[in-house]
Amino acid sequence: MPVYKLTYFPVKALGEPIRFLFSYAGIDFIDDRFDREDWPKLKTTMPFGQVPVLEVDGKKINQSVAICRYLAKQCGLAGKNDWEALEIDVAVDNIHDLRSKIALFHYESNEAVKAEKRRMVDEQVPFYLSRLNDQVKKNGGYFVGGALSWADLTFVAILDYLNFMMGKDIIEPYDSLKQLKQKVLEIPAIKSWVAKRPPTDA
Ligand SMILES: N[C@@H](CCC(=O)N[C@@H](CS)C(=O)NCC(=O)O)C(=O)O
Repeated sequence: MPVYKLTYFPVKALGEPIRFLFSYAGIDFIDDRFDREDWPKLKTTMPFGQVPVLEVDGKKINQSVAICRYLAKQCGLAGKNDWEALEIDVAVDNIHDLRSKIALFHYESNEAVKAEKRRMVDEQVPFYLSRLNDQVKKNGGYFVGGALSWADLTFVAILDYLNFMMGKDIIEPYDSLKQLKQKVLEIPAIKSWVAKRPPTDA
């Protein structure tokens, strides 16, 4: 078994789907969280100047979604066939599109522009979540194929970060997404990861 080291800021955000997948797969990993003041120096050592970065036996790999897909293939969460794999990829991309739209608002520093972006995001969030909720409802309580996949883990892992940026529980009106969250958090390996991970807001 290779030695895995995941380097990221001391938050959930883009690191958490990877941590969920390692936990679900029962693969040990070094959860390397650096202090923010060390970032400028560390940045120069990262392949594309960003994190998360996974080190596999010393080889550094970036791009969180690609890393999740790689781990999902190893633990049977990447779909039963190419079509399901495509649907899972699409669900994950939709989740990350939603995240980028929320981030555009959250990280805006000009207050007047931010107020305008808030109005936009308040329309975009229900647009995405109503569709994601319908998808889960139609697919037996999961995003794809009536079975757990890495799309489900990605959504639940990243939800705290989305809620943090929006300042509220964004899935409150969506029953199927709430049930999905509960189901994922009840998976024993995920439950024990969540119980032992360092508590963080985002
Ligand atoms: N597409 C990349 C995005 C990575 C990314 O945006 N990383 C941010 C943190 S969430 C980062 O490293 N920011 C610090 C910087 O760019 O200096 C992924 O999914 O891994």
